[in-house]
Amino acid sequence: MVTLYGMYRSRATRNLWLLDELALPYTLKPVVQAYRLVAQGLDPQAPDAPLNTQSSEFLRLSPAGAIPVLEDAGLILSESLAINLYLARKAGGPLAPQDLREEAQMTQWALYGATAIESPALEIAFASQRGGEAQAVIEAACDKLMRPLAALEAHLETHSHMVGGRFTVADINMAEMVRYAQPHSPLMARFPRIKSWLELCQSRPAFKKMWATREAEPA
Ligand SMILES: N[C@@H](CCC(=O)N[C@@H](CS)C(=O)NCC(=O)O)C(=O)O
Repeated sequence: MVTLYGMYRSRATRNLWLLDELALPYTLKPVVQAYRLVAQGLDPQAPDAPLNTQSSEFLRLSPAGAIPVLEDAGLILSESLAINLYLARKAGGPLAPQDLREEAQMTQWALYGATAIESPALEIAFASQRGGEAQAVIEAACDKLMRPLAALEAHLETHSHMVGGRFTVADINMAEMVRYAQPHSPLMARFPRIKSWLELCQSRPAFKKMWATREAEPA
């Protein structure tokens, strides 16, 4: 059985969504972000601190001090998108690449999302929680997203899904990055194909289950 280290309120959501889609048995070991403990006035290094991203025990698994991390029969893997591509290939089936070409396309979209979309989208997610004074941050992030989201929109005008004409791990990876920009409805309204594809992805039972558990996790 694979072990995933992380929290629902982290990029582990994309792995937890996929694990459920694949019906792969797994253990989730809670590891909280050290900055969350600091924000609560707690010392991440205190002997009674919960396992966190700066715990020496966790840093042995992840020298970068970041969740999620996957452990599978001696393989230690970090980077949430790489974890998902590995899990899909391990399980096989329709969510996995069927051949080398699909694998290349899935890698291409994961890298494009990670380098062009995820960071400005995250800026929108964090700024949206802060209210009015963050408007300038949101506008700057929208500017950065215009070109990559236009590229994604153009892809979805001629393709029902990211790769292979069916729902795959590539949709989960991209949907979970675009989701960070979703609170900004004027931006989503400019990209109707992205909006409807994202809603379709999020209508899946495995997404809903993951999301309900995430919402129940303390912020
Ligand atoms: N590119 C990495 C990013 C991992 C990352 O930054 N994780 C955050 C939580 S979503 C974290 O663990 N931060 C810990 C900290 O800053 O203490 C991935 O996709 O896995």
